[in-house]
Amino acid sequence: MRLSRYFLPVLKENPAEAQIVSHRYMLRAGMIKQQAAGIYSWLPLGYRVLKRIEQIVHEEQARAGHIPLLMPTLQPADLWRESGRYDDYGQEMLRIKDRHDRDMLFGPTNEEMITDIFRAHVGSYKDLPMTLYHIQWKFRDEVRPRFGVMRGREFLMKDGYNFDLDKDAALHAYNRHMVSYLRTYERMGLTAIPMRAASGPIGGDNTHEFLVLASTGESEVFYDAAVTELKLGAREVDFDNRAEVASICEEFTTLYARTDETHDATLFDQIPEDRRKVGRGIEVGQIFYFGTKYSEAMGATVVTPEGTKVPVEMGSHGIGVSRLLGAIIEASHDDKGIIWPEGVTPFPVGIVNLKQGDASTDLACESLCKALAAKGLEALYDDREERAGAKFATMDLIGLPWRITVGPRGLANGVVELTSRRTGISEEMSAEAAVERVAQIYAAHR
Ligand code: 5CA
Repeated sequence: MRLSRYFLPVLKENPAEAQIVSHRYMLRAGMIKQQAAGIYSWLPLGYRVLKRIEQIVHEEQARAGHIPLLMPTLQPADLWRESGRYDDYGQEMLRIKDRHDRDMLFGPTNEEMITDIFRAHVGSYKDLPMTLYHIQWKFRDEVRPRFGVMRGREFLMKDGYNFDLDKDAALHAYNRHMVSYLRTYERMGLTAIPMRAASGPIGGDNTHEFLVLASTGESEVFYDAAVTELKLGAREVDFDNRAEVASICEEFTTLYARTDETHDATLFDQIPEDRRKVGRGIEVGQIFYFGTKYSEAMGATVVTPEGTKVPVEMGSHGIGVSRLLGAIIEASHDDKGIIWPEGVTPFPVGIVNLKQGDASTDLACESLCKALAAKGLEALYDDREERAGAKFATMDLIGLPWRITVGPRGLANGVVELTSRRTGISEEMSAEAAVERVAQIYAAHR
């Protein structure tokens, strides 16, 4: 992509309304534009990252055996009257009337709708286990939308729902979600810690939130420092193996890690003092087991192998897809801008042409783009008639992890410069070697 033909409305000044670094950088890097309180347009650069995050979520859901579908944003109120939540949900629910005066709402979550789909089409234990999910826009009329995409009113969520015959199977689905979420967040360059949490309007008493540590997080968290060292890494997990999945969950939830809602000072004080940490965290996901709360209220039953009808066991599991952009930036930036982890970067590599209009430098940049494209890597090529300093500042702000700088002096010696955004370290090498190096780095991430 040539920057001269792209749409990247970078801001020079710090926007006054942005109180935290991720919001500031998302506005300055031309990723989002606010359209109303807590409602954003996703400009091309932000949209690319959003799509990358969705892609990772889909890939990891597929690995766990979960099935994607798509439910609408607008829902009939009647479904929510069946569960009793139409009145319970309160002012956070955006209520709408259609032309026939029918009560509708913009979905804040989809437990009722998925239960309706299930009861219409599934009736036997033979169809279980089944987990369905979608990635869809939600609306919650938050009193205080703030921090950009972090607490929006309209936001993108992955929400998944498991249907199982009995409690053990449903708890396995809960554990499966926990493990697949760990991997999802790790691929995004994040350490997200599962913490015992409170369930709120979703219901049930078995629930964990996933928190990314950040000083600007909205939740107060209490944890054993050792929990931040845990990694799933490249482990191959057999998601059908209940014992294996349960033992990974145990590994990640045994050390103390709780939000303020479930904090227990007596337990906390038993951690060795040098490992006792109080901090703040951003909630990037939450999983719930709630059993038959919705299936009983809405008559979603299955026939057991013995021939009796029982309400299906359920849970729901969410990832804050749009919030993740903010969380990743909070976790990965410096005073010059964003530093994207390779897994989610909008472009894998940027190319800076130091002498635009110089025939051989232009040609070298163009062949670099082609060589990278041949490896499946789309470069963002800064081909503007700008000073080098301005080009570097833009690249640093938008945070592509790798930059290749091309100038006539280097080309005379047969080299370009490859720079890591994270370390700032530059190395000279041939253009071919730079392409090879970048391709190798991304092979580990895609
Ligand atoms: N139905 C369940 C699970 S699918 C549910 O709605 N869970 S939730 O309320 O915890 O939301 C899931 C995730 O969405 C949260 O962990 C958070 O990361 C994200 N989220 C919730 N509210 C907002 C908001 N106002 N703005 C941005 N992201 C949000």
